[in-house]
Amino acid sequence: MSKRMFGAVAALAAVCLAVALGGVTPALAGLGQPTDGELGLQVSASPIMDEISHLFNVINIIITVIVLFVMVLMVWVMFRFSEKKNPTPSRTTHHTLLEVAWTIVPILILVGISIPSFHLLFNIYTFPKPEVTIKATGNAWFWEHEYVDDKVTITSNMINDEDVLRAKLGDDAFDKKYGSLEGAALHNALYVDSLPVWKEDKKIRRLAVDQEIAVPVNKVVDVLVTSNDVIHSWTIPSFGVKMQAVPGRTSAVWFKATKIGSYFGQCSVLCGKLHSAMPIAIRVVDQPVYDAWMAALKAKDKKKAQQILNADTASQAIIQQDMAQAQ
Ligand SMILES: [Cu+2]
Repeated sequence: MSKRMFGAVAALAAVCLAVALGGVTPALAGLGQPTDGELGLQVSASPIMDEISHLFNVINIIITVIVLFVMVLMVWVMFRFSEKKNPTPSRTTHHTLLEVAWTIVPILILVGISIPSFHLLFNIYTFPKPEVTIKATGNAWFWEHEYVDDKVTITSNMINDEDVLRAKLGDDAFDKKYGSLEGAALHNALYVDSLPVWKEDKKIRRLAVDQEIAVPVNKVVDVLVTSNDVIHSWTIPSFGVKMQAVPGRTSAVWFKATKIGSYFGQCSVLCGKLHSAMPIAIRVVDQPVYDAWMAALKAKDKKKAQQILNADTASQAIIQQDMAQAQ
């Protein structure tokens, strides 16, 4: 029996060690985008996400201390009170002080965790006065963003392998090269051939969209989230924002982006066949760039609006090294 338990603890210790060693050189999560082999949360770009990251780190430390404490205790008990070392076991069944302690201490830990946790929830649900209001509507399978005050609606579709290859080769050359293929063979050919093009275009595969949306930096943005069909979820990890998009209901979230850049999120509720093909791409730009972009949209010139964003190098997506290598 003790042998079997020793085996179990050894296995547990090995797993913990593997996780710990794996964490020695963690790939750092990116700003506004995921990173291959990433551990932890994406880099924060809003006051709420700062708080979420902080709470996440604090709770991780508490968890680690508890796990180590229990493991050391178990190993000690197995050696110290094994059949060999302790042939006549004590017949103690109660110990009032110990029982009170192992009830009170976990309660104190939970209360300790709940204080910053409720503080964070309170801050998330305290809406400052919005400076921009966007209505985000989930559709199977794309997002629509309506700038409510400016009466402008932007539809964003994911760019896929075929799109980048068509743009590069032209329709005729594309059809000539891939017209005879179908099914998995076509998908494979498009995937392999498009990888260098993604890198060349400095676009992030599966996250890039044809028409990005923009918000001004350091301004409070309210997002009203709803859906036209099934339940989706509007999520931007670096802003600490995730809200279910429920048909027939409008839910609100807010964020204040504090760093200029490109931010990506994905629909985060399994919504159907092309769930993985509805990314959200947001540019956080300086107010003048935002104003110019909005003016172009109001003039119904979506092409010019996207060109304004493409020309804004300050907010251009940083294609991370390991991600670029993987492609
Ligand atoms: Cu969805």
